[in-house]
Parts: sequence; C-alpha cells; structure tokens
Amino acid sequence: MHTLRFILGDQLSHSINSLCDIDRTNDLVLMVEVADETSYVRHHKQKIILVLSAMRHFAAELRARGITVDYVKLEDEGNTGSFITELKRALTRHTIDRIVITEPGEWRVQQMVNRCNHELGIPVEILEDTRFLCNREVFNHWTQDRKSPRMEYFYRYMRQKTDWLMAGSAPIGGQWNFDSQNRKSLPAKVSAPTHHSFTPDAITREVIDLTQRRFIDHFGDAEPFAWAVTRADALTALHQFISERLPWFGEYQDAMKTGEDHLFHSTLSAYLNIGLLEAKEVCEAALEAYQHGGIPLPAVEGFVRQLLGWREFIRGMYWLKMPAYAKLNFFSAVRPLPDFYWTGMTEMKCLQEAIRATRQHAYAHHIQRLMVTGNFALLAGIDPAQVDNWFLSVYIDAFEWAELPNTHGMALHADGGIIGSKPYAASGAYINRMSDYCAGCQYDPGVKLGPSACPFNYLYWYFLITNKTQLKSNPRMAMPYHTLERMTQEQREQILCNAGDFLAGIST
Ligand code: DLZ
Ligand code: SF4
Repeated sequence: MHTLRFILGDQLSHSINSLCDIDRTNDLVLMVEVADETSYVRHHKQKIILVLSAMRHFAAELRARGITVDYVKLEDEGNTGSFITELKRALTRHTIDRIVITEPGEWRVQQMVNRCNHELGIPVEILEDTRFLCNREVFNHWTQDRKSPRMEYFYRYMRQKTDWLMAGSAPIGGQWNFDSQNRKSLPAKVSAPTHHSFTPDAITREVIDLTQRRFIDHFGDAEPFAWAVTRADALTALHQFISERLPWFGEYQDAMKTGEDHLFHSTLSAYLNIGLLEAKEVCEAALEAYQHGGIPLPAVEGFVRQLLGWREFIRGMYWLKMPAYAKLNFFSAVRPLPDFYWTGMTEMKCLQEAIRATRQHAYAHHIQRLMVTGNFALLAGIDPAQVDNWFLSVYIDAFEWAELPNTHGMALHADGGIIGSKPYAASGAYINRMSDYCAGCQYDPGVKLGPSACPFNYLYWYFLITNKTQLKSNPRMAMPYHTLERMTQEQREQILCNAGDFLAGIST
C-alpha cells in the first residue's frame, strides 16, 4: 500500500494525525505552495513569508526523519496553482493507492477536500485534527440544548474536563475568571521586555526575496522579518514569554502604549495557528510555571482562558455556523472600508498606531484589534465583509476559523449576538483610559461634539441611534439607551450631524 499524505500550510506539526502511522518505506508526504492559497486574500507579506518558510523548514525536518517529501515550490515549472490540480499532478508522478488528509482548518478548503474522492478517483481518507483541546463533535454536543452558547460556560466546562486550575470541582482562587483585576493601563515607568526576534536563515531569505518580487503590492512590510519559522524557535519564543512576560500579562492585557507593539502579549497565535506549537503544551507550560511560583493567578488564568476557552469556543462556533455565518449582517452595514485601513493616513492617533504596528509586524494585539480598528468599523457601520477581508489579510495569525468569529462576531456584532451578548462599542473615553494615544492626537477625548471632539465620542451615540431597532431590546444595552433618552433632541441632532460630516469626509 502506497499512501500519499497531504500536509497543508497550517498543519506543520510532527504530531499531526495524517503522519501518525506513516510507513517510511512506502509512503510519501506531499506539500504544495499554490497561488490559490497565497492569493485568496491579499495576505500581508510577512504572513506569506511565515507560511512558506515554515512549510519549507517542516519539509526539511521530515526529510531528516527519513520521510520522503514531494515539495512543490510556488515558482516550480508546471505548478498549476491549486490543491486539487497539484494532487492530480502528484498522482501522475507517483504510484499511489490512497490519500490521507487531516481535516482542513477552513470551510473553503474543506469544500475542496470533500470533492477529492470524486475528482481524484482514488480513496481519500480525511482524519480529525486532534491538535485542538475540544473536538468538533464534543463541542457540538455541548451546544445542544443551549439557546445561546457562551464562551464563559464553555470555558468552565473545559476547566472541569482538563482539571486545569481546579481544586476538586471548584476553580482555584474561588473564581473562574479574574478579568476584573486584569484591566490596568500601563504606568509610564513600566515598559515591556524586548520581543523575541529570529534572524532569517537562507531558506527564509529566499522566501523573502520571492515575496518581494511576487507580492510587492500586498499590504505590509516584508522586513524586518523576525518571526520564528521552526518549532525549535517557536519553543524558544514560548519559553521567553513564560519567563519574561506572562507574570504581567494579566494586569496589562488591555493596555495600549505608543511604540510598544507587543507589550506583555505572547504573540504565539501565529505559531499555534500553523502548528509549530500546540495549545495543550502552551497551556501546560504556563500552568507548570504557575506551580513553580512567581506568576499571579489572574495572569495564568487569563492566559489559559484565551486558549482553553476562547480559541476553542470560536473554532467550535465557526464549524457550527458556517457557511451562513460569514454572510450575516445584523446592522445592514454597507459603508466601504476607509482607505486609511491600508494607508494608516488618518488624524486619529489610536488608529494610526494600530495600523502602523500592523503594517510593520503583521501583528497588533487583541485590544488594538477589538477596541480600535474593530470598534471604529462597528461604530462607523463598515460593511462586515470588507472588515473581515481586512482582518484576514493583514494579520499573521489570521486563518478564517479564528479570524471570522472574532471579527464578524466579537468586534462587529454582525452575527446579532451568536458569539457575544452585546456589541463591544466604546467611546474615546475607553481608549483614553487604556492608552497614551490621546495625548498625541489632534482630537480631544474629553470633548463630545464639534471639530475638536474625538470622533469615537459622537460615532458611539450615532451607532446607538441608528441601530436602535436592533439593540433596544438587548438588556445589556439598557444603560446606554437610558442615557441616550435623557439627551435633548438638539443634542441628538448634533450627534447625527457631526457623525454625518465626519463619515462623509472619510475617503473610501
Ligand atoms: C496561508 C497559506 C498560504 C499563504 N500559502 C499556502 C500554500 O501555498 N500552501 C498551503 O498548503 N497552504 C498555504 N497557506 C495555508 C492554507 O491557506 C491553509 O492551510 C488552509 O487555509 C487551511 O484550511
Ligand atoms: Fe483615538 Fe479619540 Fe484618542 Fe484621538 S482622541 S487617539 S481619535 S480615542
């Protein structure tokens, strides 16, 4: 029996199911760089470099283990540019009895894999992706009989299931969630340790050159490219995070500071999402460090919740709700994405900073994504499909299963409350409290109306006024609507007038 084991660019794990029972004598691994994947969205240059370089390094590691790898590079002669046609071509090069694939992470690619059996004319076995902490069947079962599945309850279920941070059946510290202690802004004297940085080797250099040539018009800087592209370097990044940043991760996880692009965040999502690291080992490393002392419970709990709770929850919801989910547009938002999301040319300092960091590193942290770029798109009524496309393109860790529920659901509430129970809408006061951006901005977060007012202030009320029908009955929105009702007719008219003028001035 000769088996072809097809490995995708986000399946770069030696533990992946499709390699488990590999027969080194008779089997071969196929990996392909294809135009379909490099171009289905206009990925940030560093995202292309990360994936292709990590794929090439992974292939070399497999060969070093004695595994035969057929690797097709993007510019190899005859490359047909798609997974299916490359599989077909591989079948003409080798004698193969069956194909084994681990289920793809994205709905789009799953549709292709489902067609393989029919199109390739040989048996195709699709295996479960066991790198997640909760499999899809268990997740679906957990959602049954729940009208609105919520992350917090799923997280508690997973804590009990894994026995992580538990004292018997109760959570350690008597609380499931310590977020109330995790909302500090960054004091001026505190600065974050240097972020991990790896020098590109010859393989990465070749991919950087390829990207500079073929994808020069894609968003973002290709260099400096400092990301890990091997498991060994990703493990170094993990251990550096645990010892240097995890102790303060909780306290400052919502903080933003000019020029501090990584703060105390792990930035491991890129490695997790392509398979260089696994969620279980990352959580276990954090839990072990906590047991040795020196890491506050709110820090480790907050971090573990991101992986055990949030990451697994959004992946489960993605598969539960796709493909209809991507089309939902609860607020019927239609405004085109402003140009400044690509150019960074806006007078709003917070947006400038978030977009600059994104262009430089293909990374911005959670609060910049949710409360600055995401919040602005929500308040301004930007078409969710265009916002989804932007987030999917520009972030190094953006694979649709992770990106879509976060953008479409959490940031934009375009799903009407499937992921979160209320929109994360906030005025300039929130950004001012959590950052130092406003001090360097031409707008004033303390002014509500007029030319010097922070646009987030009137856009916040504009959002509530224009979406009253959809939001009025949401009990979690009762407070802001109560405040809105106490405003005079003239105040409301001024809000609409300021917002209208501002939005008309945005170049799209
Ligand atoms: C993101 C990406 C890129 C840019 N290029 C490739 C590629 O050339 N070959 C490949 O196998 N995978 C690539 N990927 C990752 C895929 O898009 C990813 O594996 C699927 O989206 C998973 O469903
Ligand atoms: Fe952003 Fe408003 Fe602060 Fe300017 S004043 S940085 S626009 S929140």
